[in-house]
Amino acid sequence: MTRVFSGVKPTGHLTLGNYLGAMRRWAAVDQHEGDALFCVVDLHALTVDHDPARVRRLSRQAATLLLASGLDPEVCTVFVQSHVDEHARLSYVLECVATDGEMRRMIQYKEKAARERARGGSVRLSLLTYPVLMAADILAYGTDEVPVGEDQAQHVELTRDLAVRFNQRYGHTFVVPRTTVPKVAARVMNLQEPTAKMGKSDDAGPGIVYLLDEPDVVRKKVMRAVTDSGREVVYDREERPGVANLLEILAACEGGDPERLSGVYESYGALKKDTADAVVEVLRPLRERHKELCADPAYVEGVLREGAERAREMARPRVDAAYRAIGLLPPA
Ligand code: AQP
Repeated sequence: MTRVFSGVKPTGHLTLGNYLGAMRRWAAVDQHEGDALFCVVDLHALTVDHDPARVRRLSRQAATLLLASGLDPEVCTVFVQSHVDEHARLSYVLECVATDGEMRRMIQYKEKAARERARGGSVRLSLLTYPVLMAADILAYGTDEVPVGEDQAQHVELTRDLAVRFNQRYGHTFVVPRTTVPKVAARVMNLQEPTAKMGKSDDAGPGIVYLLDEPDVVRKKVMRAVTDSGREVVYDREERPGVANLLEILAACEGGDPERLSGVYESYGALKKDTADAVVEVLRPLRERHKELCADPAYVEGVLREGAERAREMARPRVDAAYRAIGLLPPA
């Protein structure tokens, strides 16, 4: 059976990008196709300047939203990364096969380090080594498939390289995973700045649709999306990024094709209105289920406790094997 692993970082409120690029498919397809694990990767949220109470709050919220999106704990494993020590244990060992140069080439590192410096802060070492911890998240479980949005594809490539290198040097230990990226909405862009990704840790603004935004807020944000000075609705990501983004969002919500949809609209206004309606409808069941789950925190806690137990059992043998393979003396 295919082993699937993916996760969300509690660095901000989850966005439409997280949902269309990843979460929706996890619930609709991935959890049913394989033996799947989905994780709130909270250790990753400590790589940038953070408020401890906010990270805890966002971790609980992210876990609740994963369940609200349709992940079924009877079908898959939902847990919090820091509840399973094996991730951090394996990360150190993988740091011993990764290189400093590889880490510095990661696009997310470059972008986030530049942002931290621009804000007058310093860059945490963990921001540099974060892709190794992500590799550990994936490799600990013998993962075959990692369904992610486009922005994470480079990190999964690195994970593959580390797995191959470790296996060659120390003996076959890890499965070499592959990435799966959705055909549409693999990179949902900021509605006000359509050449930049819609990111949950960006400064909040009208360009970001959060999953828990009220419907009228969602509508306003979509209706105010930046398009361009043209009038024709054409799908061109390079020349018309704003319109292309709306077409992709609409296509992802309705299950259509952005190119074909561009032929249906004669004005930006109509495209925006239909996109706003489609987003509100796609988020409606998730918001309703989220409300129900918030009324039952003990249920969510129970799911996370059991999830962590299952995850620990799955990860431990492979992490122990990696420790032995790399030369560490097993405890007596
Ligand atoms: N804008 C996006 N479009 C499509 N997919 C996206 N994902 C994130 N943003 C978009 C996908 O959502 C999953 C969970 O993301 P993450 O928590 O690992 O965070 P991230 O990839 O670093 O991006 P974020 O959400 O913008 O967080 P910050 O601001 O902290 O970097 C992943 O599969 C991701 O590809």
